[in-house]
Amino acid sequence: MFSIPRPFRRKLIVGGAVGALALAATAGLPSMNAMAATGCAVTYTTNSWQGGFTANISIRNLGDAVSNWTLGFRFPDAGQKVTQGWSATWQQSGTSVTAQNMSYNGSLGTGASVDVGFNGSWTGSNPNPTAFTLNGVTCNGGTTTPTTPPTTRPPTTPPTTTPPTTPPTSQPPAGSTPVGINGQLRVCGVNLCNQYNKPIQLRGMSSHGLQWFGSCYNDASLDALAKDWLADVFRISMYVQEQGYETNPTAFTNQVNTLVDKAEARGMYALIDFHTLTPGDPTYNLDRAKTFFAAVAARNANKKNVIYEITNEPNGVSWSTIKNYAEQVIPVIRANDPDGVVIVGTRGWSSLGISEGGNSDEIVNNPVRADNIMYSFHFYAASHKDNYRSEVQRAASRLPLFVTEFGTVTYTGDGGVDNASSTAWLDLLDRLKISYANWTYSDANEGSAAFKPGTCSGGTYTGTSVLTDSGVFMRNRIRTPDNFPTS
Ligand code: IDC
Repeated sequence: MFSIPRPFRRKLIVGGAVGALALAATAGLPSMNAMAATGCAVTYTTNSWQGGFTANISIRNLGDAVSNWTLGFRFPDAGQKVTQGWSATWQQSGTSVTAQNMSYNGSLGTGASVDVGFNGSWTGSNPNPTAFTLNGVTCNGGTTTPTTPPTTRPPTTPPTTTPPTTPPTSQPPAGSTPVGINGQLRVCGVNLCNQYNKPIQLRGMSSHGLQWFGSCYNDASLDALAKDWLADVFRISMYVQEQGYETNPTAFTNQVNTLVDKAEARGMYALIDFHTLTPGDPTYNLDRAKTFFAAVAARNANKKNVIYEITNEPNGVSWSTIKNYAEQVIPVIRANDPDGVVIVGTRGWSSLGISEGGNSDEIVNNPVRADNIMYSFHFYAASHKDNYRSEVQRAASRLPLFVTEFGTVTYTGDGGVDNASSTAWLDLLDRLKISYANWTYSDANEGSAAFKPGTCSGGTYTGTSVLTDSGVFMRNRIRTPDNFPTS
């Protein structure tokens, strides 16, 4: 069973302490490196509990700009291990750890910072790491400018310490919308993190099939979603079959892009759902997925509000088939939009395998080989209860999860709201900071729809008089204040 860690927070600022300065002779410095000023400061923040810990490290370059960097440090105790790192390529040998930049965060100007982090395990004592270096230079909070070629030893006179000349890279939130505050998202450990590298939870609604309910998604309804419901995310469900994408790829691609823009204009994240359902084998739609995602990723590459969900609910296929699909589609997205978060569907209608007799171990033991990805979990509260909840709780400490679709009703999409189970589910997701989108923001004649039938032809979407029981329940949950840390 999962036990809730009793975290404690520690912050260690490395800087100003006396430390030996060495010169980086090679790695990562510009060609003028012989004369480059070097220096760095590190802030190490950790949360730990019995046997485990999470560490966030902010590295500040106080020297000349570099185009590649390697962070180094040492654990005083061989019992500490990096188990999963992010925003860098991590390696550990004995007590020594290095983190090398990814392609997107290698360049670090003077005064600029980069945030990386990792999950770790520990036995014995639980000491802080020491001896932080950036490109081989000890991070003591100061800078030094070599006057001799780097093949010689460090200067014998104490370095002159100068304060950083440029302001920190983090800026105050631009506006008060979810995208304005959180900016470009990325996966950090098992969480979805904002531009300040802080875990956040997004809460919002899923469209119904665009081929049937396209008229429900317009300026008025999306205004209501952003300003009356205070939603953070809008899932754009583009069915592939059932008169969907396959019948007119260009029109559906354009419709998705238009809705991405409408979400962006209202400061909401847009989750682009390639809504495969029947057939359950995503490979059936592999070529369509490549074509579709190449187009939407290229077109929306510069936006901060786009998240990609590459297959809705694989079913009747093995995890390795899904993984294989993901490893072919993700590179197409990355080639066009390198920093977008990608969500991968899971076995058994995105149940982490549970609905087909499995569990999340199959993913933990054989994860998709890509960075910055999450795995989807779907549930319908009146059908899926304690055994599903306990597996989600267990999986959440090991895999980044996003509930891209769930219903308050049964898995048929119809029936009454199960208040007790829906509340238990959303309380769990809130506690674990797992993001979610509810099925559906539509006026379909079924219990899962938020609006009463006929609402979308009426044009009024605000308030509760247009809502079903499920709509009232979801609006109440989504309207509660967000927790979006900015520091
Ligand atoms: C349902 C719709 C329903 C539609 C049916 C077939 O609510 O109107 O006729 O799809 O397309 C899912 C799927 C989602 C289902 C939903 C409810 O992702 O497409 O929508 N559901 O059955 N997985 C579990 C439940």
